[in-house]
Amino acid sequence: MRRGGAVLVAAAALGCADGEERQPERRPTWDDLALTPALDLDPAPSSVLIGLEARPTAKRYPGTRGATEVWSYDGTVPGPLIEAKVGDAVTVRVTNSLPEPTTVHWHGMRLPNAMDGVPHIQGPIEPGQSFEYAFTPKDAGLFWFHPHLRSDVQVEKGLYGALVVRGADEPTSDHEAILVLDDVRVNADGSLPEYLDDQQLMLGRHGNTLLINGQHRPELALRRGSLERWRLVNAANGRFFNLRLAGHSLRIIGTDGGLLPKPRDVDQLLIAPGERYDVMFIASGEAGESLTLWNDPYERGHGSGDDEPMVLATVRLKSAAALEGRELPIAFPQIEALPAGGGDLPVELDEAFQGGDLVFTINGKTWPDVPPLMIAKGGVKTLVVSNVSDMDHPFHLHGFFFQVQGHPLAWKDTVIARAQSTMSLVARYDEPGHWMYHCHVLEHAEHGMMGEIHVE
Ligand SMILES: [Cu+2]
Repeated sequence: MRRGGAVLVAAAALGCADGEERQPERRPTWDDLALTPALDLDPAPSSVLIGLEARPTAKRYPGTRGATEVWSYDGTVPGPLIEAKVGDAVTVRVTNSLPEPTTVHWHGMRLPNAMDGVPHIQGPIEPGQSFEYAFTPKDAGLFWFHPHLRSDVQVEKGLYGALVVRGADEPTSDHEAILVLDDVRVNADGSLPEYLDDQQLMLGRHGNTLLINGQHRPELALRRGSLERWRLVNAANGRFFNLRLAGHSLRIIGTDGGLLPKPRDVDQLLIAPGERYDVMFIASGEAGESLTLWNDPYERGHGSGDDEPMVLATVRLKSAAALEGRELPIAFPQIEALPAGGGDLPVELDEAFQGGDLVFTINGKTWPDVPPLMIAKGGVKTLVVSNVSDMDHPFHLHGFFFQVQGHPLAWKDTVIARAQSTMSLVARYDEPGHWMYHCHVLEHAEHGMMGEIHVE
């Protein structure tokens, strides 16, 4: 017991999955949330050389009787934080020490097709084998990496990590945090259930334990008046996070593909699986006050909006004197607006029963039978994504950023295709190859909702 009264409160809040008595659990802090920096093995300033091993690891989740066998990169969930600058030569040697094949997809990176981590392009990394990924980041932003093979299982087991690329002109802040959101469905004995019921397949796997950087319900101390920059990625299989920090608006300064020309304020921050948001706020309130960071329900179909709000974390305001005079940024450099039109390609998302099984379809077919979309290299094209199903699907495109027509200018690689709606996504297809697009609810992707764009 390290922190007196606070520990008892934390233990009561965590609860016990099986009603047994056990040692009270201390609430995680910023120190516990710190991501392990990936070791750069190359001393040259503009090259980054990382070794990553995918391997089984034991991890203890709260409220369980025993340890959980997770799959990790280098023993931690999330994996090590990879940091690079725009223009660096990045090399990541991935060794597979798992009992099954894997790959690593660099979500959001604009890179050569052979480095995209898709098994039918590179070939799976078999157990005991290695693969060397090499690419040069073109864009500043928060990216993430995870397997693209049995991703519904491998990501759920813990294989994901953050990759941050720094640009020349980063906004200043008093404190920056990279926060990887996840949830895990863990049994009382610590095991992870192998099989999904239909409800878990329908909405994607939802966990019973919310995680920030692998930690459950942290208590995060902030200096009052502090200018905070929080960079968030949703690494969950199926859960949409809908965040609200009591007493605060959040200024969205960036999305998947970097900073926004016109930041905007929100009271709720909705983050679908795969999406990233870069937000800033000034911590305000009374000295010693505790503010709840809520995960509110959101109706994404099938009654999901009736869930109870969940506590994601507590923000505690330190009693030290407040910092003075901080201001939120109001603008960043303009980004190119891609022209509308130039050839529309239809992508219809739906769900169906085929032979008694629930499947998720694109243009009436399931992967790998979805006919590829053909685009000439360099073309600016519009994907017209029609979601005719009764639930939202987070649509993810590999290799390119797009702009959503009719929305404020932003670079995105993952966007919520709302139930019974159509949207137009414009991108410049300037890198040849076979690029995947799919729903980022991983159960949906693995049950059919994936397709391919051939750029040549
Ligand atoms: Cu989906």
